[in-house]
Amino acid sequence: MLSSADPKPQRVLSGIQPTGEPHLGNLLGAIRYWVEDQTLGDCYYCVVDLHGLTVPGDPAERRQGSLTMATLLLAAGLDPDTCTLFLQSQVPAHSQLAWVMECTASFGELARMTQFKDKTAKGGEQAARVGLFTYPCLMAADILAYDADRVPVGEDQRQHLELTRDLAQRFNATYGTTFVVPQAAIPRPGRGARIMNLADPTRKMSKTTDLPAGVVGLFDEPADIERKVKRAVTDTDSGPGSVRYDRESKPGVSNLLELLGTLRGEDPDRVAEGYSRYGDLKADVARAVLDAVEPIQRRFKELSAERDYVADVLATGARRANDVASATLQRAYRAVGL
Ligand code: AQP
Repeated sequence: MLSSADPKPQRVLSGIQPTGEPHLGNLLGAIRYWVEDQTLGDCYYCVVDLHGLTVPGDPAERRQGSLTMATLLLAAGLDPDTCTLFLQSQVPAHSQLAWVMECTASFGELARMTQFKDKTAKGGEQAARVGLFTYPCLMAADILAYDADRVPVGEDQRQHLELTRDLAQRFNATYGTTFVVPQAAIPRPGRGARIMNLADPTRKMSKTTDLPAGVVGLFDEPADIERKVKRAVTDTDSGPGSVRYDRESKPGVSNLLELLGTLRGEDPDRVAEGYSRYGDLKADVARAVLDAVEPIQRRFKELSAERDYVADVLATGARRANDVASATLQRAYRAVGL
């Protein structure tokens, strides 16, 4: 991801929703790259609790969910002395700049967002909260408020990042250069950009799912993780050449190869060379996933007993984030004539 040879430290911003249980896709597509980048860039990471309001939820669970997610990020390796970790709702400039973005985006642009279409497919658009529709404007504000050069996200966020770039360019062209136009930093193909559901590898591994058997939750018991991996859907063919990386015709096996490759730092077609049987591959994937997840779970347990520490980290993070984001907001307000 980032390189120490980069000419100046890049400003990095990314976020994660606190709703639902974080899973292996979140870890491999985003969180692990946040941890890698933190020593190389000037990194801001936030728990996007305002985005969580787009779906119904109990207030006490919501509050707890945000703290749990922040604790998990620390357990996964974010170092608050090296990066800035905060809750989105603690920095008012996100919501204020979101309105400026809503007045920059068009209805048609937002209506084209595939995530809105996917998320409203079941309940229908008419019943969806307006916030689910305008969510990409808040996301654009999250990013632009920090003058972020790079935004490390999974492949599913590509369209929202494109919109953010379009909005920044349009605003700059209309009112004069105000925002940095950010780049999406999506893992390269085969390296965790889109981890699929183990029980149906044609669907993304996701927090909101009706197929929990295929979602490896980061808080799952080790025995459950092992069982889920070992029951992963593969293919009916067997014998020489059956273990190969081919996303189109062998989505299940390819997903397992990608999991193992991402965890080992190898390309999935290279990983495939070492296997002729699905069972052996699954056993190694289960081991590698446990090796990655168990230390995070242990650290999470320790940090959960240190609530004051986590609260302090978030308070310090919010102060630092406010300084940066409120300055950008003032720049944008001045540019539009407020
Ligand atoms: N399956 C995935 N593979 C790789 N990366 C993924 N991400 C999510 N799923 C995968 C990345 O994780 C970061 C945080 O995502 P989020 O929780 O804020 O939102 P999301 O993309 O909507 O995640 P989910 O789990 O899929 O939640 P729901 O079910 O609510 O849609 C992002 O960088 C995301 O790309």
